[in-house]
Amino acid sequence: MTLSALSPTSRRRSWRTSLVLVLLAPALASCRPATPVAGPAGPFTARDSRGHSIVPAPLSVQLAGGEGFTVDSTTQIAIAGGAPPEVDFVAQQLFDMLGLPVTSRPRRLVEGEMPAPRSIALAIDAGNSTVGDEGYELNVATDRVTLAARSAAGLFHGVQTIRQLLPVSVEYPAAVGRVLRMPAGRVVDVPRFAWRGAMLDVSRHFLSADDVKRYIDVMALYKLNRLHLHLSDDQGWRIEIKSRPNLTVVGGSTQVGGGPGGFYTQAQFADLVAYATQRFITVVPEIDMPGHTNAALASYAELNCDGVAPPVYTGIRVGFSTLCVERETTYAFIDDVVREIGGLIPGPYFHVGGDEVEKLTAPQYRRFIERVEGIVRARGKTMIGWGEIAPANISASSIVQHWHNDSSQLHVARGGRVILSPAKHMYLDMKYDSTTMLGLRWAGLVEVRDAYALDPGTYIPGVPESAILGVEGPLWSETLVKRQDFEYMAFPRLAAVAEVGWSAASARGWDGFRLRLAEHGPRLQALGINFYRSGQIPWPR
Ligand code: TNX
Repeated sequence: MTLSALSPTSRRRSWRTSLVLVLLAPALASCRPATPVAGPAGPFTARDSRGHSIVPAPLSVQLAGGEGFTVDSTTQIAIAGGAPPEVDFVAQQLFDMLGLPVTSRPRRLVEGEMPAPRSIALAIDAGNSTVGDEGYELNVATDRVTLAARSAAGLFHGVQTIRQLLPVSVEYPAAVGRVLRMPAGRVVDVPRFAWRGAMLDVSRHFLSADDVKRYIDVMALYKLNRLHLHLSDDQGWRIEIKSRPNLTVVGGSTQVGGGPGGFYTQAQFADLVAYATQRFITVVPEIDMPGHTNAALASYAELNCDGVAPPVYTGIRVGFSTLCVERETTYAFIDDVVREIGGLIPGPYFHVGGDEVEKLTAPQYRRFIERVEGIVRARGKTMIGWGEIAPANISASSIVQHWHNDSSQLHVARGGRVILSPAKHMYLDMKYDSTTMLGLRWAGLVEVRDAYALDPGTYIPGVPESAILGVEGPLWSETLVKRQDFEYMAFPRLAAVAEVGWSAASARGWDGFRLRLAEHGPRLQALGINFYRSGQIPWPR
């Protein structure tokens, strides 16, 4: 298509706007209901009634049938001019994913230049009002693919959709003779919630930075955008604090069951944060306090009211530890920790835990949380805490994470926002069924369907959807030792968490989800993920 194909009005617009319009021309057609596709238009063996297996379900998918777009050595990746530098990185990831030859390297178009035939073109369209900060519009035709978004994050999410429209062989980059063909059509997509999180408990059992990166890789596939790292608990302190070296020397030295523990140096942590950032995932560090602090108490005697450091702890009881909230040394300690960790993250959040404190009076606990909120704010971060913090007199701009029988509603009443992690739906450490060897079952058994069943808009009585920031799936690791254990509990439930957080209520439904998810079995297998073969999902054989 050339510029002459445009109307006189649009020709008067700037060349950049014109390019976006050209790229989006098919998308400007009216939004028809999705048509089921028959026949081999796509690579799918299992599909929902709309003919695709994209997870999380996009807002609107229209597949056209016919030939589709084939990626081959003549495919070019083009970036419309004026895109911010992050778009180059998104284009590079697309290039790597497709295994294209060097002649197909992403190239920025010069002013007035149109993408060549057989291109995949990426464009920033800052004026697009339908796709929000993180959504995208994707048009696939036989002779070109166009992906447009308001932000690099939106383009990144669109690339994940391209990935899922391609056959599973896209996950085998060295495979010989693979055919990468995607169906023609149009996807318009925008997330329902801004917060789509996953939490890893790296304290009870330590997980190496490389293993966390693998987790991030799969989070990206499912358009999750927050990685909450539970970096301290009774059993282990997992991040270097330069002003408090004993935290890792003593507190990082063990784990549940008495194994070797471990910790991230600040350099490793910064590298992890950069890796997540390149995938548009914000790292949310958590230092749990005032309870769940035995590892810190064992490292520094001054944090204990009796001035005596307890031994390190390797069991799985909760509720027995607390920082000495009446001592100033405690607040100087917290300030050091928040300052050092805060300096390692570009993200605005700092999670202070606050759960399961049995050793303080309610007023002592509330005063502690209020004071810690001041420290976090003074260090330029937004405080997040588990539901127990809601009764404290905290700012509406702080965030409460609901998990179980807590009073998160109090925070909504003051105008604050809540992240939903209700244990009976979102706790990825709950057993799937009575035969699951790993995990716990205090909140019940959580099969894939139970995870999927959460409706964030109606979950807490009286709390409207506008007060829900989003959802998060926590993975506690009392019973999980190695990477494969973590993966087995997280997958495929984390895909359900992602769909609950991303997909519009109108696009969701268990019957469609289980069919689409089935297609992800071979994909997760290709990625080397040890996932649970739930009997609720019709996995292809
Ligand atoms: C509750 S959830 C906890 C964790 C445990 C988890 C086990 C929360 C804020 N606290 O300390 O690891 O249950 O499922």
